[in-house]
Amino acid sequence: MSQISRPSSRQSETSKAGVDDQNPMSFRSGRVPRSSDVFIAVMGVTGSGKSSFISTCSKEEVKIGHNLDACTTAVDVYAYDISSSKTAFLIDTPGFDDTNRSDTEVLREIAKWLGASYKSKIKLHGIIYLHRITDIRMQGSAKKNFILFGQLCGEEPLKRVILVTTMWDKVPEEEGAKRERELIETRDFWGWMVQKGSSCRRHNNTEDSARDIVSFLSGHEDSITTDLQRQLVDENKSLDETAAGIGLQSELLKEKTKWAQEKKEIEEQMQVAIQEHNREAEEIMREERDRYTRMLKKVEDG
Ligand SMILES: Nc1nc2c(ncn2[C@@H]2O[C@H](COP(=O)(O)OP(=O)(O)O)[C@@H](O)[C@H]2O)c(=O)[nH]1
Ligand SMILES: [Mg+2]
Repeated sequence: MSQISRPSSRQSETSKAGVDDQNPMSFRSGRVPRSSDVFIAVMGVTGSGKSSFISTCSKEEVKIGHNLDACTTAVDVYAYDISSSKTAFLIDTPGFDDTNRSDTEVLREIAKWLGASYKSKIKLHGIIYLHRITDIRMQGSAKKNFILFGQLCGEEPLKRVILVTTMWDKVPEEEGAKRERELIETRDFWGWMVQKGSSCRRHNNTEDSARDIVSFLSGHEDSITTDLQRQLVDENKSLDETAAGIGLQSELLKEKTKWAQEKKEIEEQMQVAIQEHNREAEEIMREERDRYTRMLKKVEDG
């Protein structure tokens, strides 16, 4: 679990504020939100910089992942005092590519928090979706994560979604700008969200940049309701019946079919290696096959 230090002399105080399952208004830090406060979800794949963003914004320590290990094992909420009368509660969410939990568990965790908070009249003011500009193409887990994000979000909240690119210090500006254009101009990537009113920002990993992004969302009076919240609470659907639940099943099926095919090809290559008495190649193929077996099992176990 993420830990946070709370120096007493800070004006911009941040604290971990988790929602109690039974009573989402009861914050673990003892802080009760005021009507002027705002809730902002921070989403994106593991390693996109969610925890760093929250920590940079609030200047307090949030456990940051290294080697793409998923440190955010469940939904965590951090409070950042924008002013004496307004606090932004930043919700750190796990990505749909977590090494420690299946995508089904991740959706369950996110749904649990969003559903329980919505029931308790805690409304979101916006969503920050982070994406590494270092990712060469929108594929694999980045693509899957974005598709599922779109499904859980729905169209109505898109005006309060900021698509934020991170890791600008790791790419030449020109190359990053080219990727950014591709993201915005490709309909299946960010294009459709931008058309529906989402905005795009570069985050340069500074406090000013993070706070600017939060300010844009916290400056609005009105709140948003995601499709997932509406479907779970207002329409009383089970998670499997929501757009995100259905979308997840479809993504898992695609993954399963692809991996089963790749596993079959590796097994064929392993047979060739065995016939040719190539022990080294056989061992590499065996390890690769076992890796696919584990990935398939993770999808099947849900
Ligand atoms: N160079 C660079 N590294 C970053 C930036 N943002 C995050 N990181 C690093 O990327 C890794 C993953 O970040 P983290 O915040 O844990 O991502 P999360 O999994 O989305 O919460 C960590 O090692 C961070 O220190 C950035 O803008 N530039
Ligand atoms: Mg994290």
